[in-house]
Amino acid sequence: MDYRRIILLTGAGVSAESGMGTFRDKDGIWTRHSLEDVATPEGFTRNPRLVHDFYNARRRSLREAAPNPAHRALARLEGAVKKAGGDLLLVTQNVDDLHEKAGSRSLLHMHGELKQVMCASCGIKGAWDEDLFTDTECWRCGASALRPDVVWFGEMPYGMDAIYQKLGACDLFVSIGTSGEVYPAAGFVNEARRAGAHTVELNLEPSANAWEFSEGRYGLASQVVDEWASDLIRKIAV
Ligand code: BJW
Repeated sequence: MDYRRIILLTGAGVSAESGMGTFRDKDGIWTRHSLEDVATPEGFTRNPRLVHDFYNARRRSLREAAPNPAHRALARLEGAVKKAGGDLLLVTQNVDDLHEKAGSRSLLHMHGELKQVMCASCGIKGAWDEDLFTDTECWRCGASALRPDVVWFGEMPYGMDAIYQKLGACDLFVSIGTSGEVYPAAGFVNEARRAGAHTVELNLEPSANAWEFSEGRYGLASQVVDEWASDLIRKIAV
C-alpha cells in the first residue's frame, strides 16, 4: 500500500446527489437564504425563529436522504485501509449524517451536526431529531435557548487540534466536493503539502484552490469518488 496516513475532507458536493443541496452553486442555499441571517451567532440573536425554520427544514429533508455511491465508496475505502494496517480520518464539513449511514466510522464533523442541539445557556449537547422552536426548553437548565449544534461563521470549528495533528503527519490528503471558499478547511491542503503528502481534489469542477493540489479529477461525486476510491482499494489489496 502506497499511503498509510490518509485524510479525506468532504463538503456539500459529496451529498449533492443525495438531495442535501450545496451552498455556493448557482442554485445553492446561499442564493435563497442570507448567510448573515441564518449562519452567524448574530443572526440567531436577531431572529432565532428564522434560524430555526431554516434548520428545521434541512433536518426534515435529511430524514428522507440516503447515502449515494460516493459516501459508500469512502466507507469501503476506510475498511480497506484499516484492514491493511493504515490510518484514515474522514473530516466532513457536512452537517448531515450520510457518511455514518454509509458505514464510515473514523469521522469528524468539523462544522457540527444537524441532528444535534446545544443549549446556548448551559452548554449541554444532545441528539435531536425534532423541530426546534424559540420556546423549546433545555432538558437540563430549562432555558429556552436551544440551537442547532452547527458551526456558524465566526465560531471555532470542532476538532481542530486533532485535525492539524493528523494533517501534519499525513501522506495522502483528498478534498472532495468542496468549493475551497471557507476557512480553515480551505487551508488544510497547505498543511498537508507541508507534511509532504500527495494531494488530490475530487470535485464537479476545479475549486477556488484547485492549483494547490497535485492531482485533480472532475465530475459527479457518485462517479469520480467511486472510481478513485476503487482504484486505491485495488492498489491496497495488491
Ligand atoms: C459537486 C457536486 C457533485 C456540486 N459532485 N461535486 C476572510 C478571509 C479568510 C477567512 C475569513 C475571512 N473572513 C472570515 C473568515 C473566516 C470564515 C470564512 O472562511 N469566511 C469565508 C466565507 C471568507 N470562517 C469561519 O468563520 C470559520 N471559523 C473560523 O475561521 O474560526 C477561527 C479559526 C481560526 C484559526 C483556526 C481555526 C478557526 C467557521 C466557518 C463555518 C462555516 N459554516 C457553514 C454552515 C454550517 C452549518 C450548515 O450547514 O448550515 O458550513 S457555511 C457552509 O460552507 C457550511 C459548509 O460546511 C461550508 C463549506 O461549503 P462547501 O461544503 O465547500 O459547499 P459549497 O457549496 O461551497 O461547495 C460545493 C462544491 O461541490 C462546489 O465546488 C461544487 O462544484 C461541488 N459540487 N455538486 C461533486 N454532484
